[in-house]
Amino acid sequence: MTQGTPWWKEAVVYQIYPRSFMDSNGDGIGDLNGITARLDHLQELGIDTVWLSPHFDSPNADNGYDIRDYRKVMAEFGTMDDFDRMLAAMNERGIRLVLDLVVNHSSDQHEWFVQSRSSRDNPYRDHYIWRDGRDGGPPNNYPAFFGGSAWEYDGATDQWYLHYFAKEQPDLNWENPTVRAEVYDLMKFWLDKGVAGFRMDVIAFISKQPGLPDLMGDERFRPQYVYARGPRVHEFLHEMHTEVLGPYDAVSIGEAFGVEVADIAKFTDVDREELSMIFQFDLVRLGHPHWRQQSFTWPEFKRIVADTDAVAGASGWNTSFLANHDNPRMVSQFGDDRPEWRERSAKALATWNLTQRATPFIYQGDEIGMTNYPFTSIEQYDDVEVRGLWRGLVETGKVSAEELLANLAQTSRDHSRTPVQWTADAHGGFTTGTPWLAVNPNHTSINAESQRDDPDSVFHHHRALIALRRSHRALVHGAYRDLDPEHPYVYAYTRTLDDETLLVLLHLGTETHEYTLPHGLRVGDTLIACGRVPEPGAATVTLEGWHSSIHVVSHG
Ligand code: TEU
Ligand code: CA
Repeated sequence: MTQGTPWWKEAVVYQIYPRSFMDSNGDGIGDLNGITARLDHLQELGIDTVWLSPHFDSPNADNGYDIRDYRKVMAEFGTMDDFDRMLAAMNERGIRLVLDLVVNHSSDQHEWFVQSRSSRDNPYRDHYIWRDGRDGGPPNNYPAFFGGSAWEYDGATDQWYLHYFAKEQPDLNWENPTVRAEVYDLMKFWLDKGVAGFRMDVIAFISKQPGLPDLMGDERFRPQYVYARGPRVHEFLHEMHTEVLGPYDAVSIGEAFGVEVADIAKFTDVDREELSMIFQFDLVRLGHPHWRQQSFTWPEFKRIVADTDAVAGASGWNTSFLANHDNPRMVSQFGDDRPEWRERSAKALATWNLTQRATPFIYQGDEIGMTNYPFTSIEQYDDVEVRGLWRGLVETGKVSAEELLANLAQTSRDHSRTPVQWTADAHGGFTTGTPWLAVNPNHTSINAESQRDDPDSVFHHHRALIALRRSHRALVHGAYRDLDPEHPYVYAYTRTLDDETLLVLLHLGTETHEYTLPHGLRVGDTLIACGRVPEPGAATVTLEGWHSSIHVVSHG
């Protein structure tokens, strides 16, 4: 680590979705002992930080993003002893652990909500957001992300409660200082165990709009941009920093769904003492702002990258990621997952992800180039979001079943949630039982075991890139310059720090192409290449389909 630089700027993070990572006891559900058993894989890959998606006690209306008890481990995933063992085993390998903090909402089975809904004068009533209805309907026109209204009527007290996501995920009332104190307390509980910090679920949504007025016009179709603009969000985050993050020197990665690129620095500027970095969604959602797949161009992609890099400025920091558990597989969405191009495009995307001026996040399975699942029917899906879309669009006759299914086959969250493909054996070696979600049949050709023995594999390419990032500070801290922003499929950029300039060359297409470097640049030595290696000193390079390479730059 470089002196004076926070460790997390130089970190490479790997996201684990525990339900789908590794099952150790044959019940078909991934678990903490499964993670502990597979740490060799992560160590070999070379990552140094794990973000663990929720492992807390939950009735699983949304796979753990609905927490019933913040201080308990989900029984299906194991025990607190298993957690402690997993954390110790990670730390022994120099791997830090970041937990998922889901405090915009809890489960409707959380003790707070059970109390809250029981009577209007219960001491926990104000832990959540209750309102009278309007003309026999909900208090306002807010939609929920998983379908229907964001309000649920509760007959026991004749009021409605707010839920931005499923009705089993009531939103907590952050205006209530007791709620905030409870959250800071539970954060300390896990920090005291030695975790490094938190990824924070939809954290920009915690402050609600005063008076909860109706959404107007287009806002109804993209409510996240209103939900993320509550007037007190920065005040609450600064308080959390003062109370917890600062004193513990904990890392924080805010999931900032609904936050625009121009507003990133309001969350991440160090002087503001809020968050270390955020996930901004413009890039990952470029091809699918919602459930519908849409086309995008590489110049649009590059523009988002440049704008995002520019706003971090001197005092903030960014994340880079092209997938997570809420999005389709990286190679299927941004690359070309046909067998002849799958590996090369996965490598090109990995090259992009690991050469940004940002902390890179690798989603489990992407390090071996896992693809979308060949879903064909609604029964094959598990996700609460898919079920909500089916009810809201198909059952109401707004969209045909064929149209929704054709789009979900490209955009559903379940593509990323199929189990990790460890071996070519039954169920990809994920479980000896029946997996909770089917393993992709292509595990016979895409699996970790075969790639570990293959130096040309997507896995080894990730390994090499991570090692390169560690040995070249310019790849972490260097200034970013896009050399050819309008080129439709060549992506050429430099990263410069002090007297070192590295050139990244990506060809985001299948045709072989001669490319002359702009601004009189010439390639120097090649540090890594997937495709033809140019002669040192060359000004024109041959870029085969989905070429990717990194070079030292010499000026012509
Ligand atoms: O996700 C919120 C979010 O930003 C969206 O991607 C959301 O998942 C959905 O796709 C909106 O259409 C977070 C979690 O990452 C996600 O798994 C949870 O379902 C959600 O919050 C609620 O906790
Ligand atoms: Ca299990």
